[in-house]
Formats: sequence, structure tokens, C-alpha cells
Amino acid sequence: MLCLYVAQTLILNLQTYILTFVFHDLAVSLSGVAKTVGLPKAAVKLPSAASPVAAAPPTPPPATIVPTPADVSGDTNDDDEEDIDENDPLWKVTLQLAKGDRAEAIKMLEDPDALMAFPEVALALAEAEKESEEWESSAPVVDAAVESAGSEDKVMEDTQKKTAAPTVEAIAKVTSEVAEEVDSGDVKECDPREHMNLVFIGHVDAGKSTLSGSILYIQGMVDSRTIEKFEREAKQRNRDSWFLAFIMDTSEEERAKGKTVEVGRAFFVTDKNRYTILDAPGHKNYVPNMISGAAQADVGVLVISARKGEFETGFEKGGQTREHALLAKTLGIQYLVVVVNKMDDPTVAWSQERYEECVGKLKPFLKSCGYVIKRDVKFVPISGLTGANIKVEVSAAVCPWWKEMYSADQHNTSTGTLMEAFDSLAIEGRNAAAPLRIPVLDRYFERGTVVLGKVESGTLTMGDELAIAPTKKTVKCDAIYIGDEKVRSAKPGENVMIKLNCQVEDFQKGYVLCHKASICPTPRCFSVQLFLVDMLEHRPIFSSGYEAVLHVHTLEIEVQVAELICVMDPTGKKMKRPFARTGQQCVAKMRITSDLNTCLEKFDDFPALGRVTLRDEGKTIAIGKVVGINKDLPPLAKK
Ligand SMILES: Nc1nc2c(ncn2[C@@H]2O[C@H](COP(=O)(O)OP(=O)(O)OP(=O)(O)O)[C@@H](O)[C@H]2O)c(=O)[nH]1
Ligand SMILES: [Mg+2]
Repeated sequence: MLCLYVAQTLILNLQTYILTFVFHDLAVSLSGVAKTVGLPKAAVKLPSAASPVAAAPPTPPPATIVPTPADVSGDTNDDDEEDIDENDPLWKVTLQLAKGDRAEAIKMLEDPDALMAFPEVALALAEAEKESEEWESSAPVVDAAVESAGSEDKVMEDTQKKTAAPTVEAIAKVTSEVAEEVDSGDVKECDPREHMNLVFIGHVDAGKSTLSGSILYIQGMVDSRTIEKFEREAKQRNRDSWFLAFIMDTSEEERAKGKTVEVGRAFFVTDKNRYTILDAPGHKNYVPNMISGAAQADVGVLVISARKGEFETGFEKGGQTREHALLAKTLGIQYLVVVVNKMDDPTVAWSQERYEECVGKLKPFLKSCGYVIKRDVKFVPISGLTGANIKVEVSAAVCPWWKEMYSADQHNTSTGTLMEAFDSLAIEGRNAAAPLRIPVLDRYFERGTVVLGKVESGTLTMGDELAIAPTKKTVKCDAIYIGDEKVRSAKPGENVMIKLNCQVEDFQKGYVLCHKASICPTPRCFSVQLFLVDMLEHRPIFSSGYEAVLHVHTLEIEVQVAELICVMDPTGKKMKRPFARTGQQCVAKMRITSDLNTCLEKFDDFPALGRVTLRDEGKTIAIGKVVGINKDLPPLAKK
């Protein structure tokens, strides 16, 4: 069964499959929205605090690698082989092509383009597809369904598009079996530790993915054998220093270019909190992906490269440091941990002067974005590549000034390491008693309908009768998963997977799950207060008729300015004006021009559902909040 599931994944994306197959201990979601770095329990090795692996920089010199159980037992099998399914059609045909030479077959699987040139491979894939269709139409086995609903190796939107709609009988079977399972008492209470979503943002190549990978390694979520595999692959691709980034950058495109495209997702814990990392892309072409990651986050980790020239490029006009910091604020990120990275680089060499220069330039800019430095922002110098100052404080021999600086609470930072900075944050304003709002990030069919989202407000409990906004269709919450644990209820801030007794087609990205008693409004016309950050050079005038794309929670929709209500001067005084320009604030009535029904709320009622970003021709032109819900207005002529 597992083989067929994998085979189905394979048809969708052979190259990703091959990476999954060979590097089986890192399972990868193929979601169009966010990919998940799933870490099966077998691959997790929790180093003790005293372990040299935990304390040392993550570059694993062979002498310091702690042996895994297989090493200890003297198991001499090639580790690439340990998870091979002998019945997998692709494996079988590759082994035949390799004339039974297993090592050669594994090598061939690492080169998908060459492999696809063999007609036998295409035939094997067709066979696997046929089998997977049969598998889809056969009665679901609930154990596997529950197991895989809990796993993070998901094929989301793409699979769902390919998959035939489940029959009513199949849904009923899953529902009743889920109900049985509920009775079986394997449901846990939600972990009492606070959960925080950290979005890693910043200019391209600042080191976001490397830092994410480094944290996972240091926190024991990835073992040293996996790191070694990535070292080998990075070397083969002439991208030696990217080996830690490969933990997060899982697709062929990302590894080939050394750039994140989709938001990577991974999980780690400390004694105090639970964290989800959302590793956003830094390249300006992928800002919409970055927005969808940041829209789910509580804390922004703004990664800055201190390397000579890189800080300057990221920070100047057009650099993503600026755009990301501004977007993060608009998208409701309360706190910013500014990570001054690459301190180990020879052009920096842990220089206090360079650190002060970066922090000194960032502070006034972040203030202009609306952050209150004393309340919202911390600064930590680190090296994502060597692991210095992430969990173990950088030594005084390397960086003699840091201890004195944070001990004196300079730059609003009184903790030494990055982990301590994260643990010192407390998220405010989460209201478990408010009406339920879960904007849908993704949905797919896996022996029943599964919906992914973040609880933005209220509490979701198993068995709840829910309503889907905007369609108002009612559904029952059959099961809730946080990570791979099935839980009784989920409170604000939790990323959840919800099993529901309905069809996948009942959902679209941007729909909102609510309780029946309080359903999210779906206006066609609403008022927004906007700050025009940077109008396009060739469209500098913001007035009625202006068309743009509006981003709100997990959704993007086309809108038109129906009426410019007023322009505000810097003191907040309102003036009736026919247009507004860059740098001005205004209030405008907006009309949705696309057919999609859109769920949104007033910012004051539900901040996460009332924050908006306006983009035009791929550039952020304005940020703001919903201040009113209006009656529909007729469309205006295009300008
Ligand atoms: N010297 C040094 N190099 C680093 C450090 N962190 C990252 N790098 C290097 O910077 C390059 C880019 O790293 P990534 O982690 O891919 O950067 P990113 O911010 O995720 O890039 P995008 O996803 O494209 O936005 C790689 O060559 C890394 O090895 C660091 O702490 N020190
Ligand atoms: Mg990256």
C-alpha cells in the first residue's frame, strides 16, 4: 500500500520522488502552497545537551559523528538502501536496467532526466498510475488513512486535482471508522507548550534556509547521516555550502538554483515552546509565496547577511530586506527577531563595527515600518553555517564583545543565543473564547477530506458542527491533527489538519471554517485604510478605478477602487481628494472584480482576517486594514 502511495506521488513529480526515494528519511510534501519537511521518527536522533553533535557547529567532520543505531550494530548495508521497497515499479525497472546491480540502480535513480530516456521507465510509471487509480477507488483502510493523515508526506492540491471525487459511501466509511477511532481513546490533549509560527524572511541568499536547516540539526530533528547525504549531493551540484539549505530546499529546481521557491515548513521544540519554521523564498519573483507564509506567522525572523556588499544590496531600494520587513508588519507579525547572519564570513570576522553598522541602519527603517524597537524587535549575531550562537553561545575567543552587549540589554536584547531570544517571546492577543476562524490554506483527499489551516481565533474541538464560509455548507469536525498527533481540541496559533465529513470540492484556498453560530462575512465591497508604500512608476496615481491584486489571509483576489473616500495628512487629518500618491495614507472603498466570494473581517474584530496587501504587476504598492464592510457597488469603467 505504501509503495502504491509513493508511486502515485512519483507520477506527479518524478524528480521529487527520486529524491524522496533515495533520501527517504526526508519526506517532502508537494503542496503548491508550502512544502513540509517531514521527519519520520526513525530519522530523529535527539542529541543530549552534552552531545558533541548538539554543541558543535553543524558541519559534520567524520570524527565527530555520533553513530546511529545501525552503525553501532555493525549493519553494513548502504544507508541509501535501507528504505527501498522491493515491489516498487520504478525500483524494479531500474534494477533491471542496472542488470541487478543495486548500487548502480541507486545511482541511476539520482539522475531522473537520464532515467526518463528509457521507455521501460515510462511504462513502469504508467503501471504505477493504473495501480494507484485502483487503489484510490478501493475501499479505504482507516488505519493507513489515519497514519498518513498524521504524517507530513502529503500530496496536496496537485493530487487532489488528479484524484476522482470520493464517493459518498467512502466518506461515510471513513467517517464511521474515524468515529470508532475516536472511541478507542487515542486522542491526546494538545501540548500545553505555546506554539509559535516563525517565518524566515529577508533578501535572497541571506541564509534563511541554511539557518532553518541548522536549527533542525542542532535541535536533533535531522541526524548526521542525513546531513552527510546532503553534503554529498551539494558537492555533486557544485553547491558545497548549500548542504544545510538542502534540508529545506527539497525540490529539484530549488537545489539546482540554490534558491527557495515554495515556503518550506518544519517543526522543532524547546523545553518552553513548540515552533513551526516557515522558510520563505527571498527572491522577488516569489513574493506571493512569501506572503502566504508570512500570513500564517506570529514571529518574523528577519535574516540579514552581514557579508560585505550583501547587506548593502539587501537593504537598498528594491532589496527584499525592506519589502519583507514591511510586508511582515502588515501581515500581523507582532515580533521581529533580526538575525545578523554570516558573522563568520572572512569579510566580517565577527566584527563589532560591522554588527553595529547593520543594526544602526536597520533600526530607523524598522521603526518606519511600524515596529516599536523597544517592544517588538531583538537583534542577534549568528552564523547559520557554523551554528555559532544558535543554541550554544558564541565563544568569547571568537566574539569578545557579545556577552557584554546583551548583558547590558543593548539594542533591546538581553539574551545570548537565538533559541533564548525565541523562548523569551510571548504572543499576546490569542483569544480562545472568540468566534472560530480558520482560513483554509490547502485541502486534499486522503481517505476523506482533509483541510489545512491555522486557528486564528476561537477553539476547534473534535465533533464540532462547523460552517464553511462563504458557501455556508455545514460539516462536522471528525478529527484534528497537530503535526502527527491526533488531539481533542486546538486553540489559536495552532496549525491544524482537520478531517471533515464532506467533499474536497467543498473547499477552496481562502475559504474560512467557522462555527455555525458565527459565520465570517463575504462582502463584495469593503473599506480599507491604506498606506501607499510604493506606487508603480508608470501608474503613480491611486484613485477610483485603480485595479490591483489584494492579498488577505490565505487568499488573493482582484479588486478595483470603487471610491477614494479621503486622503490623510501625516497628523491623521482627513481631506477629500480625487487621488493619492506614494507616501500618503487614504481610505478607499474597494470592490471585488473577480467571481470569487471572499471572506474577510474588520481588522478590529479579527486582525488576521482584516490585514491587506495591495500588489500591482508583482510589486507591493500598499498595505493596510479593513475598516468597514459595505453594500455592493456597481463596477467602474477600467482606467
Ligand atoms: N559564510 C556563511 N555563509 C552562509 C551562512 N548562511 C548561509 N550562507 C551561504 O549563503 C548562501 C545562500 O544560503 P541560503 O540558505 O540558500 O539562503 P536563502 O536566504 O535561503 O536564499 P533564498 O531561499 O534564495 O532566498 C549559501 O551559499 C550558504 O552557504 C553563514 O552563516 N555563513
Ligand atoms: Mg532559502
